[in-house]
Amino acid sequence: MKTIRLLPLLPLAAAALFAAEGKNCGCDCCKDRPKGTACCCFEDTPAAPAAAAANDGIKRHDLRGVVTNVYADRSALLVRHEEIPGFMKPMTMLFKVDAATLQAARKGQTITARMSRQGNDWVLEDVKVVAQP
Ligand SMILES: [Cu+2]
Repeated sequence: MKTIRLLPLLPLAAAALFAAEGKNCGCDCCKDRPKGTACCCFEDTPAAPAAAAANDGIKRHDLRGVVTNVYADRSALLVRHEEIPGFMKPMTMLFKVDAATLQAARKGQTITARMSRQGNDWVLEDVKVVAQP
């Protein structure tokens, strides 16, 4: 007979479990949401760097080319790039890159990247090595 008396408690236990998994928790960001929707505290946050890069007003172009020199002291790569249709004919030019890209860069690598003009510099971002020398 004891089991019968425990049964009414089960829905409460289940509700507590679901709350722990992220139902609308009543916190500040949840209070305007319909009851039963997931708690904002458990939502994935979007990838911030990519979103920022897309909204910073800088025009970027896809680039493919070969690293012809690495200038560690200038944080720059010399790259012989293919034509960028409607923007630039094939040429060799100097691009600023971040420290991690600089460290991984080797003469002769074929890369893809996003190129842009930032201040006085040409810059490569999202550099991916697609073929080693
Ligand atoms: Cu160019």
